[in-house]
Amino acid sequence: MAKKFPSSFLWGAAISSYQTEGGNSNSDWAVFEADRGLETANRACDHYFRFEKDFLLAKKLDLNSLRISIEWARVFPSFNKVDEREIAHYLKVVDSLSELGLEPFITLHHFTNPIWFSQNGGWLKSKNIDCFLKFVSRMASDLKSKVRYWMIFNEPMVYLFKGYLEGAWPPGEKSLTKSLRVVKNMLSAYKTAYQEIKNVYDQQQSYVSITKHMLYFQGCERGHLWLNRFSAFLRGKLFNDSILDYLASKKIIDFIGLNYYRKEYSEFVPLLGRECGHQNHCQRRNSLNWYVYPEGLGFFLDRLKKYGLPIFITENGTAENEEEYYQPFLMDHLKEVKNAIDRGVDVRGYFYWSLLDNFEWDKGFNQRFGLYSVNYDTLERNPRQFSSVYGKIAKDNMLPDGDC
Ligand code: IFM
Repeated sequence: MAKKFPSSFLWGAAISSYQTEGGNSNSDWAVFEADRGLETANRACDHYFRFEKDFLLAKKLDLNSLRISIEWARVFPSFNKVDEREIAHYLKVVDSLSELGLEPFITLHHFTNPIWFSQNGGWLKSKNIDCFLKFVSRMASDLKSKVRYWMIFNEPMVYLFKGYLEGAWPPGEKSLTKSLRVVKNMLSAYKTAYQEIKNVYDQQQSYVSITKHMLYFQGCERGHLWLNRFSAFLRGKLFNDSILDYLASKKIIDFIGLNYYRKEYSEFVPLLGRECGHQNHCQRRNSLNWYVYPEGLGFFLDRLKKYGLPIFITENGTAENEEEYYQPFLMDHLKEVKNAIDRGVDVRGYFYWSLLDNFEWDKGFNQRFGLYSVNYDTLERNPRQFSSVYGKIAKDNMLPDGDC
């Protein structure tokens, strides 16, 4: 087997606007943090003002791509007002990526909405879809000559589960009927947004998708084993497969964006199941208590082959309390990627989550995913040890000897 990754392989890292930029006070997350007394994102990593230097950090690691998101609430601070200065800002951001030879991957919705949108009923109301489409259309028109890869929604199932079933994220709902309405509206928004980007690009190349978070569900090893396995199967069908199956059947997806982090043990409770309360002490967990399971990445890459679409791993990473765990996590997952490519899976790129430590939603700033650590008092960035290992892999376009 070839030692090298394919010559056009994209080595990247991912960030999102709300988690890094700071000052996103027009977003519904800012209101939710205040209402719930959660840690607030505030200035986050101050990336809004430091983006050029942050992109240089990616370049220093010999990366050739970066995944970022655009904050809808900045561009549309109110229902019918575009802030041209923010558009100019994002054009500068994307130019800065291109000048450094970093292929921009742009996410348009990464969990946050403008406050006015949420106050008008958000994704629960089909009449609100047009507001999102205006944003999509404007960004696609303005970035058409600079961007090829678009992700309309980041992890729609996570957004739905956290915001409308579990109620731990905005808008804090716990309702199955509302969730169903939201899925319907988001899918309909996706369909029209996909078409809109295609229209705007006309003959020009565009690749449009979502990023899909996949969880490796396994039956809990306590209690009713067969029922637990059944619940793991059902949750996998619903959480992992349903949306991609739908988009692929309608032929409105140009690549698969896979976000993979972990395994979850599932126990049966009617109707579907839930995360198993019992802890498996033989398997390593990271600082978020997530089971580390690199084999799951290989498993999903094989399964995604059936769509016949190029695959980008748009997120994979870990948060740790001990530095020593980052490097094995990275290496074990990259081995899975290389082995999948050798088995004929069309993987075109890998984006480590994240370039910088950042704001981990309801968990605040304590969970540290970054290739670069961030000191939140001084805002100083420092490379974690494993970042140079990742940089060498990106530069050589291969894993170190003995790691294949
Ligand atoms: O930080 C998040 C990101 O916003 C979406 N994917 C998972 C990451 C880690 O939890």
